[in-house]
Amino acid sequence: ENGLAGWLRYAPIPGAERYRAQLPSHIVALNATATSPVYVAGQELEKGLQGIFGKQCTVHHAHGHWGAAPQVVVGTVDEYTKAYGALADAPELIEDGFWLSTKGQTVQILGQNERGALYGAFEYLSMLAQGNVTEVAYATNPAAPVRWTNEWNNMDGSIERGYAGASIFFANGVVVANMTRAAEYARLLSSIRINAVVINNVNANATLLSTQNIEGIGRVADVMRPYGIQVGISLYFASPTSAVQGQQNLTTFDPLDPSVVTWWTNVTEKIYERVPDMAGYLVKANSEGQPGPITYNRTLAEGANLFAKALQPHGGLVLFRAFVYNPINESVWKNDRANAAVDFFQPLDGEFDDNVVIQIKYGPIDFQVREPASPLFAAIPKSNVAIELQITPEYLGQQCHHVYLPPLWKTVLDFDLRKDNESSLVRDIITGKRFNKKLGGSAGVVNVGTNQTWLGSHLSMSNLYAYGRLAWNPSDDSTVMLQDWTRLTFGLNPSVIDTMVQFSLETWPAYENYSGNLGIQTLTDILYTHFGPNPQSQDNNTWGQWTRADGTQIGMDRTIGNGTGFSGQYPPEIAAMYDNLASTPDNLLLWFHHVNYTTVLKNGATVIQDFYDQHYAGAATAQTFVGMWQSLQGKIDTERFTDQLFRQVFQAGHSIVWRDAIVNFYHNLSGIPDEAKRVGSHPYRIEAESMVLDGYKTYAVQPFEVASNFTAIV
Ligand code: BDP
Repeated sequence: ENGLAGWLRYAPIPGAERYRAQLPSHIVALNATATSPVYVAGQELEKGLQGIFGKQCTVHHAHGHWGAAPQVVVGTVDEYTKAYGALADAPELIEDGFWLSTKGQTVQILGQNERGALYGAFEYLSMLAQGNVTEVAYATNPAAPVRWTNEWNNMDGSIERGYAGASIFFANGVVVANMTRAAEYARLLSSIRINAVVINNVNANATLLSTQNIEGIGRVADVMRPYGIQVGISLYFASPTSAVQGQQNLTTFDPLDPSVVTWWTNVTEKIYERVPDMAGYLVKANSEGQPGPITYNRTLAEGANLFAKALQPHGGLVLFRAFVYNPINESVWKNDRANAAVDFFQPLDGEFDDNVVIQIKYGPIDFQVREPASPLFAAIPKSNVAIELQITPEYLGQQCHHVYLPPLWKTVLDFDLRKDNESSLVRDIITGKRFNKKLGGSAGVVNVGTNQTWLGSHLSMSNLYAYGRLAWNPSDDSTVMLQDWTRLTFGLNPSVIDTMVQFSLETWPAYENYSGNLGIQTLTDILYTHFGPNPQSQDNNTWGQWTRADGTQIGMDRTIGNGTGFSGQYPPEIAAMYDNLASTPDNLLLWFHHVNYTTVLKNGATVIQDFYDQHYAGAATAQTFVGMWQSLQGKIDTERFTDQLFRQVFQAGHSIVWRDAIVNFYHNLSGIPDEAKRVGSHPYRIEAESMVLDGYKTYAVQPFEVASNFTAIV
């Protein structure tokens, strides 16, 4: 149990023999081409029935009569109708949707397209692997067509903000030769109904477009295609002026220059020649040092449309990121980077081509432990939009802490922005329902690596699993998704499931409490690592993620009157709520307001006392995770048990480091004592690195964030 199989283990279920007779003996996969998703669905069903029940099935690729034995038929609705005649209860299916019926002697798994049929096969197997052999008959359709992952893989094989080793796609500047992991990843993603993967970093490199690498992208696409997964790529906006093998070298990348238009048209044609079903381009422009259209005084829409026009004849999409800001010129947005996205994009609403989707991070800053929903979701009703979520926990403990993320994502997906004083849930905006858009959806930054756990820890896979489920149905329930994932990953023992649910649901609140509560943001090192406490780094940096803390006050005044005006970017009802201290929820108080440490919260505590209390409470909760995890000993396999235990022990210790660093910092700054007399009351505590030990010497640790004060002893 090294984690490689993820939630697709097909482990035997208790009492499997009992069900064998009622299960299919024949699998009819209505496509004989080995690279087709329906063929793959047949193989998957064979493997699953064998693994879960020890049942050997015969796989056929044509309609036939196999006696009275139960069978399962998988294929598109069209192929099924040709072979068997019209379906009695013809389901309403849209692209990628499927019909699953386990009633009678024939299990029907029928997709609107081949991809849908494969999704249906995974759904059936997921039921069986969870011990569910009841009769069902239903159709299901995706809430949105864009269900993508982003993989921030660099061409040298490293991964930006990846915590699971090297890239499965690239090494030494080129696409790797061995596609085994890429294919396995496609299988996992297909089972959660992801339909496209952007394989390289948003901070992209022009050399991706070399003739050799286009061939490499083609090889990735070839192994992912049988799973219904399309490949997309991130572009470096200034590629035309970079030296790229096989491509012309221009002196400009101005999006309105005809030579640049031709350059992108040609490159796009070359890519589609090799990858006829390429999903499209992801573009980060004019942000964090990346070049873009503004470099030539062109608008972001002109930049996005450059690619949209090149892709349009091929059916590709441009996912254009709204994460546009300039870290060294904060004064443009009144010293508040949160203002940047709406300021940039709202005036351009209506100017983006039809195949452009604006990809918006869930909050206005950057994947923090708590953020209000980005106001941009309500500000560009004429544009297609997708939400960008982060599965790789960049600011949330980097796989050394476990944080189950769906409850955090749901604070945004379920948020009602009240555009035009009408219900405007973010989940209805991204699915296109609210503003009548055909395009929209989700992009998840996953960053899997070659580590066998995929993400760096076993439990983090619950976040990837849930991401796929939410991309399909943003109303899916955090607890139900976790229960399903747990059964598939660790088996059917009810006490394992209950413990996992209790533990996982407590992780995000605990992390928020010991890192940064009341909406102050994750008080992590902001300059480099984004790991570990470093409240000092939060102010007067060039990144504009500030807390504005001084001796008497804390929090960012984002109100309309005296503040940065950010609250005014929301539709009126929401703007009024956040603009007013009294109606701002405590958990976002310091996001929107600059207040005295002695300001009294709705819960009756002062800001500083609540800060102390919650940091202690959060760290105390993290201690209980160790015991909860230990209670699983013997109920799950030793390999994964031991691996995760190590992480929980680390998290328990590091949560105390977090707690003390934060409470001491604000205690020193404010001079306000802790009513419970905990803070600053450890006169005998000595930092490990201050101690002297005979026969040992200190040395500086690399990377520095893994040791207190960068120091260890040898
Ligand atoms: C930040 C990451 C940085 C990314 C950037 C982005 O720290 O590595 O390049 O977001 O999303 O969160 O472009």
